[in-house]
Amino acid sequence: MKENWFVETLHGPYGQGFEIAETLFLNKTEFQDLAIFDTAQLGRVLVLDGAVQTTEKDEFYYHEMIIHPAVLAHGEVKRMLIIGGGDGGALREALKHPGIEQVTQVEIDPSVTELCRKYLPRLSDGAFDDPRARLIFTDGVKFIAETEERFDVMVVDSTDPVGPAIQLFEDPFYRNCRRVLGPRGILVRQAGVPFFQHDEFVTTHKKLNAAFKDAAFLRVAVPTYCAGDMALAWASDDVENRTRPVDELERRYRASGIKTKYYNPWVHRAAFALPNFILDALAND
Ligand code: AG3
Repeated sequence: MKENWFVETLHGPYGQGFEIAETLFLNKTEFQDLAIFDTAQLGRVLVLDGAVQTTEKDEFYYHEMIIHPAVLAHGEVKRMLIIGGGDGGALREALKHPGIEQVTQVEIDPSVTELCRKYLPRLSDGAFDDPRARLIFTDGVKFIAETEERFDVMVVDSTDPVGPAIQLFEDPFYRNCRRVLGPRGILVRQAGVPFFQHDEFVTTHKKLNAAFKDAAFLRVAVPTYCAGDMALAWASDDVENRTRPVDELERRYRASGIKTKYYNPWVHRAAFALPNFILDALAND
């Protein structure tokens, strides 16, 4: 073993590693183990329960793709809900859209937000202080079961289904997502890396298919979510949200005036294409 290396434990006997230049924080919060490292190649890195959550170097791949396809495909998003996302990266991308009036963020662990504001301020880039941001620190499962509010798009930017996030991958939660979204709404959720998390991927599809008329996936190859593509699950009762033509997306993207480093309308359309072994797994389910 190399000295002063972090090795990810998310995928059991296989793990990505990197050299730690400096440990900025390493402790248990009320909910999970939390570490923030500085590294030579990735910049600062947030780790929860041994799994890399985000790095300064490649966070834009994921945060842009978990937000912009849904917002632009919907086209009239005013009220948005983010469950998890305590680092503020998804919130930052959502607030780029001038038409969005309010983004409610429901994060279970206030320490994540507090420590990311301190050690990873570039992630949120001021988003927490935007008057359109509404931060609530509570369990997302409970929030969504009780709320009477309605949202146009909701995003689940959670950890994997181990630890505090388990209930965010279950049927009752998805039924409540459908309830708060209404017929035109869109749900996007982090659904793991199918190469190593095949069962999670298939199960997510099955559950979303039961709760919504249309369930699909976007693929994005985030370098530090090893290995291969990450799946972002997409669910809506309105199929047209997913099949929006690229010229319409192009028009909306330009009109929004947003600047992106990963997202563009062609990437958006292409991200829905799935390889055959994945289509077969979903069809045989
Ligand atoms: N978002 C999800 C990290 C998932 C890592 N999982 C994995 N590699 N299978 C974390 C927070 C980013 N805002």
